[in-house]
Amino acid sequence: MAKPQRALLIVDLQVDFGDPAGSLFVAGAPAALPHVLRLVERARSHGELIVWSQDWHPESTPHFAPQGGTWPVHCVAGSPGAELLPEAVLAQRPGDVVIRKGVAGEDGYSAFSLRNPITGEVRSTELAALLHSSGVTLVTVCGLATDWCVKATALDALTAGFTVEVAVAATAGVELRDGDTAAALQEIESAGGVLC
Ligand code: VGL
Ligand code: ZN
Repeated sequence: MAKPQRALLIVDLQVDFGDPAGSLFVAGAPAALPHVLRLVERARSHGELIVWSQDWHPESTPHFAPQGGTWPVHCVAGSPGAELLPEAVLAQRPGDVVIRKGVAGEDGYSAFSLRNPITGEVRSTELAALLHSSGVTLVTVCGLATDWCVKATALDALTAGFTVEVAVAATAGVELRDGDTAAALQEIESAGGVLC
């Protein structure tokens, strides 16, 4: 068997989630950041494909509390809060892939699929096709947040047929409810993902 071709998927390492002043700050993000940066270095040194996802919402979307959704306004397209964390920007290189999700008002939890919050319609982003066409068979997922976008991305990657590893120390959860993060990791593992 050929060696599996790996890609590193870094989910939503953005100011609104990762900076204590961000509108949807994830408490464990600062601790996860150095682990993510180490994974980036490792992937870089092995010449692996690196994918950065960004939550990229319109100003008004059913995803946000003022429009009846769950979340405070965050990661509005083009706003400072939607930028990747400065450490992530420094770690980016030309040739890395950037996937922006939620652009048309979808929830966009997964980097692989978009869900219309009103109709429930789900459609794919370009990511699975891009990874398949690059020969990728194994994806390592890290970033924010474990219980939402990391979980949705990892589960979709499994459904799309990839071998999936989640680098737990390089993730952090929102914990809307206590235990959400542990439950998400459990769900990923039950679906066939490997926690590492
Ligand atoms: C996320 C909540 C809302 C995430 C995105 O990146 O996990 N969580 N939008
Ligand atoms: Zn969002």
